[in-house]
Amino acid sequence: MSQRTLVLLKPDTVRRGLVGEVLGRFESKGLRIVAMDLRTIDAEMADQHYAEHVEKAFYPPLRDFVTSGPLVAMVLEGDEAIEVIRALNGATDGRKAAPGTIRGDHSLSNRENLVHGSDSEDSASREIKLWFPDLP
Ligand code: IDP
Repeated sequence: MSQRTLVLLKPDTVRRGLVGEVLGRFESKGLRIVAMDLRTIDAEMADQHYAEHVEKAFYPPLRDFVTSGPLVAMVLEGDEAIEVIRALNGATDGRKAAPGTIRGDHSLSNRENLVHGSDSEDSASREIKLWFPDLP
């Protein structure tokens, strides 16, 4: 079943010059880029994107991090794209993520873990509307 999902290459990916490396993994897997944009978000946008986390203890530094510089937001499409991308990304904590995953190969942090991928069809649809409201 073809799905669309929202992916963020977070500010650490841009800062570390890993956009090509990470994007290449999605492209070589066969996922198609439907929309893509480099942008710097403000705290309000961070709060909307991470609505489910705003009350958590780890959120204030997470908000500082995701607003700290440009990130690349994109919509990717493909068969079972949501689950496929979550698997490519690896476990949330880069220290625990399996080698071979994006986080497992390139992140040593629970917060600065390079990528975001929507975790369900409902999240994907909410996040795509939030980031790309004009996408048909
Ligand atoms: P996910 O990005 O793997 O779906 P979530 O639990 O939805 O993980 O958390 C969203 C983001 O919040 C993570 O990608 C990470 O950047 C950050 N985060 C999650 N848990 C922690 C934590 O315990 N400490 C610091 N940052 C965290």
